[in-house]
Amino acid sequence: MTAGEWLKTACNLCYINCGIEVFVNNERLEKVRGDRSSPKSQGYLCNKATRIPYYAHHKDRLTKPLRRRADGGFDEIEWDVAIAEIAARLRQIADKHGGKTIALYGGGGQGNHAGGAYASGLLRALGSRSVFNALSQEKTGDFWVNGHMFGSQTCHTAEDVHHCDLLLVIGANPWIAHGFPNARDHLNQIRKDPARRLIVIDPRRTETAEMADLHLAVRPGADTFLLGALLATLVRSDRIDDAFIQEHTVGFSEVRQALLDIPIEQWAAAADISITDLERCAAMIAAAKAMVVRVELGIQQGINSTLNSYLEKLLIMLSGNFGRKGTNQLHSWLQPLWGNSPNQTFAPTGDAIIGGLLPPNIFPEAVLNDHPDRLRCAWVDSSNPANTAANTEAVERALRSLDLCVVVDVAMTETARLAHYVLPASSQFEKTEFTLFNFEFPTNYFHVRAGVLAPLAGTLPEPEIYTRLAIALGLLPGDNVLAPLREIARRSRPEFAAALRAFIAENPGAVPALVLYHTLGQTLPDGTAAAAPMWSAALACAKRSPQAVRRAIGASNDVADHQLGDLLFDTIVAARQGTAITEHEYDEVWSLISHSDRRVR
Ligand SMILES: Nc1nc2c(c(=O)[nH]1)N[C@H]1C(S)=C(S)[C@@H](COP(=O)(O)OP(=O)(O)OC[C@H]3O[C@@H](n4cnc5c(=O)[nH]c(N)nc54)[C@H](O)[C@@H]3O)O[C@H]1N2
Ligand SMILES: Nc1nc2c(c(=O)[nH]1)N[C@H]1C(S)=C(S)[C@@H](COP(=O)(O)OP(=O)(O)OC[C@H]3O[C@@H](n4cnc5c(=O)[nH]c(N)nc54)[C@H](O)[C@@H]3O)O[C@H]1N2
Ligand code: SF4
Ligand SMILES: [Mo]
Repeated sequence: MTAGEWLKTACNLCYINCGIEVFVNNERLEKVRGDRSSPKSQGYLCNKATRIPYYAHHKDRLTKPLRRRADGGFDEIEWDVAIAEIAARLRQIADKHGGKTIALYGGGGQGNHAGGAYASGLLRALGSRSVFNALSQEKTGDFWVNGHMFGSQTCHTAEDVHHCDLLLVIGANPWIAHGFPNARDHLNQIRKDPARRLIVIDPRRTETAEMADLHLAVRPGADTFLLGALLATLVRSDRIDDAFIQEHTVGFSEVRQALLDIPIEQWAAAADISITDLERCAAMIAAAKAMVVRVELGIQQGINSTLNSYLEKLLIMLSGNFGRKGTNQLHSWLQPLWGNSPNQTFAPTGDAIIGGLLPPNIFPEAVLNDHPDRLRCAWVDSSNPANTAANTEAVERALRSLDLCVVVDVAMTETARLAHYVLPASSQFEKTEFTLFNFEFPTNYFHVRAGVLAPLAGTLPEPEIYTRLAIALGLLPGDNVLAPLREIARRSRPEFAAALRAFIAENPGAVPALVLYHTLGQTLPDGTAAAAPMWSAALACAKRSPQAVRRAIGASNDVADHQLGDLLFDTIVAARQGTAITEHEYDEVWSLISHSDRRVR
């Protein structure tokens, strides 16, 4: 018997990933408490986290690779058999139909993004280019708008709820679902402070709406009319921030005319909102010194979602509530969670690729139509489309029609039941993990979690799964090649950077994430090898925002710019409670806009 100890990790029941401490005794996770040393969540915990032990030791955990039989049942097989068979079938599909007929579905759930780096790297090396996931189910409308307004689809708004005097919530229920750190604390503070206000736009009287100074029970799906009428009201009565618009935006005159054309009374009626309430809302916005807008599924995963994302941001910009304390901002990235892919389309269906992603809604068609490049293989990692994508019947039909479907998961899901192979992953608490949901400004955080339990017998962490697969596919060189690189990584980072560049140039087919894992990764503390791909991200982040990185990690002026990225990376992998990666000054927000004139379109 061991005495048991408190270890630091994070909660992964929602994408805030609060820092927690767990009490581990004899490989059992027994208790959970908030980690006061976490710079991001500072000990905060919501009620959901108390259930972590139940999920961590769940009875549905997978412990053996599975192969589906013709009768729909599954046989348990050994790892080496599973890897060899899957590799052969992947190779066959790539050779016969091309790698682009292989798609990744998933890549990380509510905070396990380490595996995604390896999965996408491996599939890319096979020629795969298509990625579907929950982000493209709910947020690509927003990404598309951001691409136009800010110049890149990776520009993404943050919310400084902490300092606002008006919080405007549209289609979200933060009391329950959070969505910003320490949500309940902030909502309580706003409620108790007579100088601060809360407006909620939601058809339902939610727990959050119950706390609001004004609840607009919009007709479901009619936010476009409400937001349009609200903007028109503000413009007509000249309650907009002309100085801000003049200094920071381009194209307002056209927008102004379009807004003036809106028939306010008809649109308010279409949204089921009285003119009195509309006027109250407009007055509260005009009176606010610092408004922050918080949106989520209610407008992002419904009708007119892209237009709503635009109108929401117009409201932010026209009222001048951007780039100041207590307003909306853009945030830095250690590693952007999605890409920038303006004007790209997916040939088999003709749909737009936004943020480098394809929407789950077209997944069935992408598999079932007769285009020569239709999808033949879906590699599902950390996702459960048979349960979470719309039109379950069509998704199931598509999954059943694939030449190959492999699911990597911790549990037997609805999707896994339809797969040809199911591979059991070690859980969040049994391996190194991190989240790329790092959406904070002015200070943004990153948290590398080391495993707090040994991997459940029979399971493997994703980097090990993808290593085995890469070896079987001939996509990872032998240790005779990797060992010298590893030695250089131990000796000197600048030398390693040069050696890695040379290696990649000579081996264009290699999977960079895996090479980093087996070289630099093996030199990292606490078994955090899986975080190695964040090294390149840290170098890029330090190059992009050197001053913000300096402030965040407290680097003195003696540290040269070219050393900053390595120092940031070492800080990240050394801190078990997470760490600040960038600390911006408010007026530096403009540097995060991608348009070269730093103005919002
Ligand atoms: N424990 C736990 N927490 C989670 C998650 C989890 O899996 N588990 N998931 C996380 C994720 S991925 C997400 S995306 C967030 C979701 O976070 P939220 O979006 O805040 O959560 P929902 O409860 O879906 O709230 C959406 C609100 O939109 C309202 N709504 C519905 N239709 C409309 C409409 O037409 N207009 C407007 N204005 N409102 C409408 C609904 O009544 C609902 O109150 O939660 C996160 N939090
Ligand atoms: N009916 C319905 N559908 C919805 C929503 C809803 O509220 N209701 N919400 C929508 C939203 S906002 C979202 S974000 C999506 C979410 O959609 P998905 O991401 O498809 O759903 P999850 O159930 O979160 O899937 C995460 C999977 O990862 C597995 N997993 C957990 N840890 C690990 C790990 O360490 N490694 C691996 N390989 N797997 C792991 C879990 O067992 C689970 O099967 O669903 C969308 N669809
Ligand atoms: S807010 Fe999210 S991450 Fe934090 S404890 Fe609750 S469920 Fe976990
Ligand atoms: Mo989501």
